[in-house]
Amino acid sequence: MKHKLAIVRQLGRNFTEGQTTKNLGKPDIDKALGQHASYCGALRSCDLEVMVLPALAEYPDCPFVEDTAVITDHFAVITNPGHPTRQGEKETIKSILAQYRKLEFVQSPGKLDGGDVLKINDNFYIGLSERTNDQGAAQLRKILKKYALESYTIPVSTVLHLKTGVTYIGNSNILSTAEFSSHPEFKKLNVIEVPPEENYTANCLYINNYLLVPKSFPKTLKKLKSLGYSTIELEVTEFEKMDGGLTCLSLLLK
Ligand code: CIR
Repeated sequence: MKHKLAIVRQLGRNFTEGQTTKNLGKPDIDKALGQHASYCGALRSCDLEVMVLPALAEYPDCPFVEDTAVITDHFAVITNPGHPTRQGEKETIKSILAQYRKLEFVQSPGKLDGGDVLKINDNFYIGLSERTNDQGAAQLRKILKKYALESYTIPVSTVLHLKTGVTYIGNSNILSTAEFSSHPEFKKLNVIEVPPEENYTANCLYINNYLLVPKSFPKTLKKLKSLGYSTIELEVTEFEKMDGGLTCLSLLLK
């Protein structure tokens, strides 16, 4: 079944004040706005309707909507984002997702960012990271189990979120950095390890048989093209500066 809707959130002029572990300089706001518009355009060209929510003045990291929810075909889990400056963001997504899905919740002391949840068909891999704690992962696992969905936890140490370092790109293929490529949970999949200098490309977005990839990572692009992927290259440098990537900028619904 194809995805039909992408929910994204516009960035505000305060975007540069968000959290980051990167040392790549401050984003250029106008460039970031342009890159966000191109991202929305790419989603539309993948046959998605794009709902653009307004920026939130009190939450500079608000365009990274992926962290506020985990969406499945039948329900959505509103997360409890792990960074104190981002916790209120969950309140802003509830009423929107309630129009499409039954809601479940991760609650304090549980902490969980959507960026730590990698969905591969009916299996969910949950990263234990700076943002997602044991209680948050345990709460999500309990919810998933109620719906007969399998889940596993994976420790995350070198990147912000699990999906910063590994994403599913369909056809039993995952794109991964060295940190996750030999993880036993991924043995049953085809692992495509990105070269260390192209680690940022481990976060690609596979949607409706297209693959959105960050621009300027030639080795990974060549590999993906040789595997037959219909790639769409997007410049996301200003989001990379704020520790974000292609998956972080949308919530996708079938
Ligand atoms: C943060 O530190 O929370 C944001 N600056 C970046 C969040 C990126 N989100 C994601 O990978 N899912």
